[in-house]
Amino acid sequence: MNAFYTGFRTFTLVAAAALWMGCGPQGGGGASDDLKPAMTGSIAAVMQERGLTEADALAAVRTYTPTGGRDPYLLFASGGHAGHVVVIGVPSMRILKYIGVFTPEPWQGYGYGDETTALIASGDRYGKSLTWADTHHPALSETKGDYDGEFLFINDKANARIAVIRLSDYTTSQIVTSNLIESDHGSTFVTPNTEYVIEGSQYPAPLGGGYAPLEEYNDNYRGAVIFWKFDRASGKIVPEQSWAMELPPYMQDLADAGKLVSDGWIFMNSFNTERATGGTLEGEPPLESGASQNDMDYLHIIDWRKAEAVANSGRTNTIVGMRVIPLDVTIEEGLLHFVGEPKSPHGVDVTPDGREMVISGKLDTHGTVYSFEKIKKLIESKTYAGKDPYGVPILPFEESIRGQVEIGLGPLHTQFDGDGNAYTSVFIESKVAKWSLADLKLIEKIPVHYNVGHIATVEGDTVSPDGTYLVSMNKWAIDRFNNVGPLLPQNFQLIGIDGPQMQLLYDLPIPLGEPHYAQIIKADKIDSVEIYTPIGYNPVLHATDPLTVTAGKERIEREGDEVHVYMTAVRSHFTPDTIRVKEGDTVHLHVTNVEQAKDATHGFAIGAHNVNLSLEPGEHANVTFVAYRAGVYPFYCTEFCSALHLEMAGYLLVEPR
Ligand code: CUK
Ligand code: CUA
Repeated sequence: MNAFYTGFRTFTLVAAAALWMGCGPQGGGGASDDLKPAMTGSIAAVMQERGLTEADALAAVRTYTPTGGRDPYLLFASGGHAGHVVVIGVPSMRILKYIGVFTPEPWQGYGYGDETTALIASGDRYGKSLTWADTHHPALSETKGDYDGEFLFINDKANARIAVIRLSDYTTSQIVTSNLIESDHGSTFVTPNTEYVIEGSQYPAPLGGGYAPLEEYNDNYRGAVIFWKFDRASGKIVPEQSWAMELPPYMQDLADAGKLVSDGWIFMNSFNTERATGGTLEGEPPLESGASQNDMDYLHIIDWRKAEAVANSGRTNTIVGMRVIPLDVTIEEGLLHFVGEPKSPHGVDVTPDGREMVISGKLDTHGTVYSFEKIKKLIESKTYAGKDPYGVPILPFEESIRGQVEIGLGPLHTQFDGDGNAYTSVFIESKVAKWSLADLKLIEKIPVHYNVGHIATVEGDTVSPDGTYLVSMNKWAIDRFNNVGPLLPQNFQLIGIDGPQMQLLYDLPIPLGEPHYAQIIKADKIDSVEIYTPIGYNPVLHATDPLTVTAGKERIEREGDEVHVYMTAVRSHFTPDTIRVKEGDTVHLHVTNVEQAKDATHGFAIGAHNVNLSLEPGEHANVTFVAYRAGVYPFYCTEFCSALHLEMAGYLLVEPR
């Protein structure tokens, strides 16, 4: 590590000198004389002129990726309020893609064609269509506790939804939601072989979406955790094989799945075991203070393999179509145990070896390291410190932990490297702390800007973390970027963690929503197509569309007032390019991009009809619209695809009735 680092520093000056050849403002053929002297002198001049330190130059060289270069890692971040997923190359921090998930993404035509519109609508709640999402936690699919690069899952906290994204073409393939719960937060997390995608509720409510007065909170409000069964062969969650567990009305928070020795278990932290319900105008303390009275909340320890057997044995109630293990059955079968966790806990992270769980308290200065082995023994010997008001057994705190590490003010989330170190975000201090798992000693802290929430290290929550880089997801940017008005971007900071000291390398503004979590995977684990072959593939169907149009078979068919247009797109024309319909007709457009050249994407747009498709090479899309008004409407390709792109157009002629 040291040699690498020293080597890197020596390399810096050489590389920086080499950079001079092409990157200075006056570089290239017309370099002026004042840049000619000693090469190291010229980079020094640029550094001096821009006020850069040696650390800045080193950071630049470590992150700069020449044109055509590739990043060794890909970061998948939640797109926050946008309801998207953001894909970012690491270490260059270049944004590579926004994947439309819960909300329309116009450039990809996502949410405009028939199938993608239906896909988004499959996440409607109580028949209400939703136009935003609060995406929080992406989870890459795992095999034996390691990312396998096949699928990505993400939750929408506000509307209790889960989406499946297929990484073979980076498109959303499924959205599921259950009215059992009203919000989720302990999601998405996957079990080590992606048997289940976990969705834990956050704010208790009557299960199944009914009404109960707030005064009945203790009796009629509940939390729940849904185990969505994932079928890898079809790439789909199977709702009929999914099940849930009723939980007491605490605010269940984040979750993590056990792995290796702790495989088969789920750990979920919680807050508001006080069961405060607010009531600021009704003489009650606000929720935040009511929920912060107790010194300890409860870590939920769930034996999911045993719970799966109970669910499949039929000891469940079916609520809004979901099989739910009632709390009394859970207690009787010993599926759930609690252990105290200090002062407003947030986040639970299982160590790479699966032996321990790290939990921090927002109002505590420590991280607490729980021992799975100790917890298991306490469960087996039924050694309890007591029971909660619902009868859930509570394990003794002191006997459940290995120890605590003094981290700082407001520790939140923990990630790991491959060298036995843990990294914890420290919210109140705006720092990332590095500490040693073996001796629970703080090693170093680095300031971040500002108010860090989650952090992500490379494959940092798998059984084999890579270390190398850490991305700090900061909630405030304050003074880091140009002023763009009072709503500031979020700030992703890249930190090198492979040297003797952590080094801040890059600030990436994220102006899209508040991303909470991200995961970073080795890029070569993902094998994505570059064009759709054979021609006529529909990403939502994940198959050749039965309505695919081949060149020479373009046509317009009329059945009563339904008009079907079978169209192809190729540089630089649509066939047909004239569509004649009558006012009031329903038009079904079936368009195939018959190109097989990389990046030869065509768009298809009709003004005043909200028609907007993106047709990647080989892709087929369908869209239905009503020709609601007599008139003449040009349609055209929205991607600058060729020299004659502007000519890639035609007319929709809507004759008056
Ligand atoms: S939560 Cu946001 S900083 Cu939703 Cu994962 Cu901790
Ligand atoms: Cu096709 Cu522009």
